[in-house]
Amino acid sequence: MKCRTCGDGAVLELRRHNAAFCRDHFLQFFRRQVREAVRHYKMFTPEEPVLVAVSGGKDSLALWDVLVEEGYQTAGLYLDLGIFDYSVESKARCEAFAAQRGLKLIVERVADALGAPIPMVKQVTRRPACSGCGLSKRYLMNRAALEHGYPVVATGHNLDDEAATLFGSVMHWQTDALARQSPMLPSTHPKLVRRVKPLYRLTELENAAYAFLRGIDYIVEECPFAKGATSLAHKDVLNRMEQASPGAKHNFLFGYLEKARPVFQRAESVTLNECTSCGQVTTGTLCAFCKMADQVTQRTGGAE
Ligand code: Q46
Ligand code: ZN
Ligand code: ZN
Repeated sequence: MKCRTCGDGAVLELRRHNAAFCRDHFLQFFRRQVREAVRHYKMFTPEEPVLVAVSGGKDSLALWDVLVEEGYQTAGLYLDLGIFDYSVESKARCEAFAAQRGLKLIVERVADALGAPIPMVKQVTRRPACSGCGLSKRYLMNRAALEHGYPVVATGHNLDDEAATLFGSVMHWQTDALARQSPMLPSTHPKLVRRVKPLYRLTELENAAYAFLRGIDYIVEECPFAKGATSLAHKDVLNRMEQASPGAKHNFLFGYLEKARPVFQRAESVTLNECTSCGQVTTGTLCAFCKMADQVTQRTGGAE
């Protein structure tokens, strides 16, 4: 296997691109994909400070690393979900990453904002951990960005994540989710920051290779609640299709973004209000996060 660019020994073969690369040319390929994502969706400019949501995993730390390398002004945001050892470990990786590079890391505890850590929220609300967790992450990312003056939040979602989410939304024909699925969600309200996914053109494997080749120390274990999540079943289906026909995942996602999303987008228009309790943006009167926080306070307060 030889590098497509220089003909030296390759370290990685990318079947969907019908190419193999040596270390340096893979890193170059990776950065080019990120540059193309940022350019295509006008995600941010070099003048704008970017808040990078980091979980301690390969994707988000690779994202932070590549944005720093590309010369962007960044700070990290770590949300401490309070999920046992997983949270302790993943926070330590983010702190070490930031300290080694002299970068700013903002840490927020979900328990401070919500009244309880995620495992307790799961019990109290009797909903899957990921539902309260996902809601809290979106809410706190936006709030932290507003409070600290960042116009944009970047997350480490990769091609596999995005294709699996799309697959899930299609399976249930969730037209609202389909309309929102994009590598770039613009700010549609003064209290809503832009959300971007600069790694959407790169697969999980490519991010892992990048993190490895750049010597990034990331947490390999997954969140204990990730097991059995339907998104994993969807990834599995897509991986099998990819095996049979390299590029299938890419075509599924990119085809949607180019051809079908505009249709769903036109169909879904919502009015945004400010939550009567916390002032963040909601489509109703009280936002979903405040409703959940009330539920947590009531139930945990009642137990004491
Ligand atoms: S952290 Fe939270 Fe994930 Fe854990 S509880 Fe689910 S959503 S799996 S990316
Ligand atoms: Zn090469
Ligand atoms: Zn609220």
